[in-house]
Amino acid sequence: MHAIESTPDFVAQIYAKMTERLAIVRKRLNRPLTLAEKVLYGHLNDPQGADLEGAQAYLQLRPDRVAMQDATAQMALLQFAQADIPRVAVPTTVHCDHLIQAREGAERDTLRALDDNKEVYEFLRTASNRYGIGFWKPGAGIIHQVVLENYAFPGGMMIGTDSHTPNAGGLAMFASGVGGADAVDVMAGLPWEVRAPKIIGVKLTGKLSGWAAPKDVILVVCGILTVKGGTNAVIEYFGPGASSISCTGKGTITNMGAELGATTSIFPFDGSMERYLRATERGALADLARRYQHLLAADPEVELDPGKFYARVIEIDLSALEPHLVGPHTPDLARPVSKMAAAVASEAYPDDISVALIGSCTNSSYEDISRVTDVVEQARAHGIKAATPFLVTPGSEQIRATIVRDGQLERIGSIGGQVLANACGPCIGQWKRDEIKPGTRNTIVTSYNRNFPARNDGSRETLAFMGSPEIVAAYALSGRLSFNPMTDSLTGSDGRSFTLTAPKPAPDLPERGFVRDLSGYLPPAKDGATVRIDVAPDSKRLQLLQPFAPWDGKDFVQLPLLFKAKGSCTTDHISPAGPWLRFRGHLDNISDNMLTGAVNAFTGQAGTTRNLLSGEANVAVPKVARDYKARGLRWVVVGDENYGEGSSREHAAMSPRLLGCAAVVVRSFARIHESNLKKQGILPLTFTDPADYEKVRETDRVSLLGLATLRPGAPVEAVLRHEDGSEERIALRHTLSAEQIAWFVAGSALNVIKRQAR
Ligand code: MIC
Ligand code: SF4
Repeated sequence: MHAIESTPDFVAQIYAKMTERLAIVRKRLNRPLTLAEKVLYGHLNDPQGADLEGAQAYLQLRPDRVAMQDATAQMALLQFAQADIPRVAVPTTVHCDHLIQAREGAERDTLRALDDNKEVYEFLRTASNRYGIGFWKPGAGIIHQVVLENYAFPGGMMIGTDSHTPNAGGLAMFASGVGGADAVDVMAGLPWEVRAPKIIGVKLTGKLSGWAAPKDVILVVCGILTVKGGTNAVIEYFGPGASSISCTGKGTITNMGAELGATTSIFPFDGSMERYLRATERGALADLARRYQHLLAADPEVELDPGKFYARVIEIDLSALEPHLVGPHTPDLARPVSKMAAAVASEAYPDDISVALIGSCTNSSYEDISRVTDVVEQARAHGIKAATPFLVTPGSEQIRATIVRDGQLERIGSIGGQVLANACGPCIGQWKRDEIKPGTRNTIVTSYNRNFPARNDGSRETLAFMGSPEIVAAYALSGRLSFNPMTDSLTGSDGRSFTLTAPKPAPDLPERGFVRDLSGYLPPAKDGATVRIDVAPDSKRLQLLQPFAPWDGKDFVQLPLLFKAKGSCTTDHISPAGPWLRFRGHLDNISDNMLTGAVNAFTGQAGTTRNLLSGEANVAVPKVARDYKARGLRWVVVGDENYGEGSSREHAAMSPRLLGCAAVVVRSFARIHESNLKKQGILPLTFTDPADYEKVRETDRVSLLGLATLRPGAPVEAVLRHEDGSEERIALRHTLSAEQIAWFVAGSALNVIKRQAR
């Protein structure tokens, strides 16, 4: 049986194995390698046979770890349970962080969550116990922070059922967000399959100073690459500036690579990581990483001539970086803070900030909070408090206890800061706001990573802007979005005006060490075979899964168009979170949220569509889907660019599958969502000519032909039959491999695993 921890023995074995595999790959490629390639190829299932340079190659990889959070682990474990495998094949952990609602502060909110979610936590705890998974209780921290503090290690490969898993790239790990079905593969001992990514290099020079923070690096990269610029790419940071950024600061940057749709982001191993490993009591791993340094950075030739080895090179001079805010509604609308006043005027954003929020899995490090405290101290010196409610989410119990001991939290509290549970809370719509009437147009400023419409409080009228924690703290003091923290003045309690000075560089690690607290951790039983997992048959929150039916071998002929989405359609639009998080373990119940946030291309309204059979207009999408299903019909969804951007939640694929979706046809897909669709047996198709999107009419019937000869690389023929009887033929593309086509045929990937396990 393997240990759950990344022990020195475990890591040493991984480095030895990587060395072997890379020797084979180097012989084959005979060229210098980037860091991302070293970790990828160092984890190949078959280094000799793998297709390394094919245009549409898939890599079969052997990740070292799996991490899951409570909102996605339910579905992952329900699927794992179906596969009937006694114990997970690699070290795996579950983290209870998404289901705690922020309402009255840490303690009460956590207690309420324990009560509200008892059934779900019990399921996760007993399933973890049975299958040999480490379990982190509610309140222990947010998955990515806990993983960074305990499990991440340089050169390792991890998959996690959460899109911000790449946070561990701050510790030189290749960590990727996946849907639960991918996690099931790896837990079942099968390889993880991923499109061979291209590698984008980001060269950092100079050094951060003044207000500029690691967050600004990624906000600027988001502005440059946009939300789809990272699809099927790894973002590899390098250059002399990289080592000047703290390990946790690097984590902020790699965490938010998810906003670019990147497969992962990664920094080379350096002194900041070594110090972080030692400070988190993993000195032996730091020693090992030093020994294997050559595995943990790009070959020197790469840095000398980056243009030759990266698909694209972006250069950022940290010394010249200005603090930024991004938003509203998308993370790639980036502006330097000096331009906010003009944006408020031209875009009519509400200038009053209703709430400022810091922390989350992205930005709650010791350094972040210490820089915030510097800003807070300036306010205290002038006798003022935050002008808005100011909420603080520590990323873990370790960080919370440390900033309590060192006094930062008390000082933040003294200007009005309120501490929330060590959990996701308002970042994922688990936020009960009392200070504003629901649905009022308002501005919030956060140090989070995601700002899609309706994300934080369920209201599309809330405009969320994101920046570094120190910048958000400055906005909390002024209460106005048009404020420029670098030049505008605030008024002290004595009536005199003052300007803030940039926070001083802060220590990335506490001088007295972290307050280690492992009381939130529960190891699994040594032998879980007799552990019972209970799912009550009448439960509203959990439901055992029924296998999806295999494909009947026939073409899809004249399927009704259920919905055509316009513009950005993220997984938050397809399967909204907030109140729906309650039903993440109950596929039938959660499916009532399907596409309810998506904008209908014909009506401009969110969440409703026409029932082509009854003729009724503006009906809730899930209702129409259920009606089609009851009539024995499959149906099709059409979408725009980067469809399924954002989260890893596979409910955005499973709900459509349950309610009868046969295919999703779009201009382009986000990586995780496309692979979630494949896993669940839905055909993800793209328009060969993106302009064909316009040809799809509201009352169309869609046929997909020649499916019996579906094969990798070959187009699929579609016929749009319009209401007037006319037809248009269009060509669609897909990226299914032979193996993935077998998932479609079997009805789902899980059906294939089950067959293999037998
Ligand atoms: C998110 O940030 O969107 C989430 C909530 O963490 C999701 C996971 C989920 O929907 O459960 C993610 O990023 O994958
Ligand atoms: Fe939680 Fe938000 Fe981080 Fe997702 S992005 S893991 S919801 S804190």
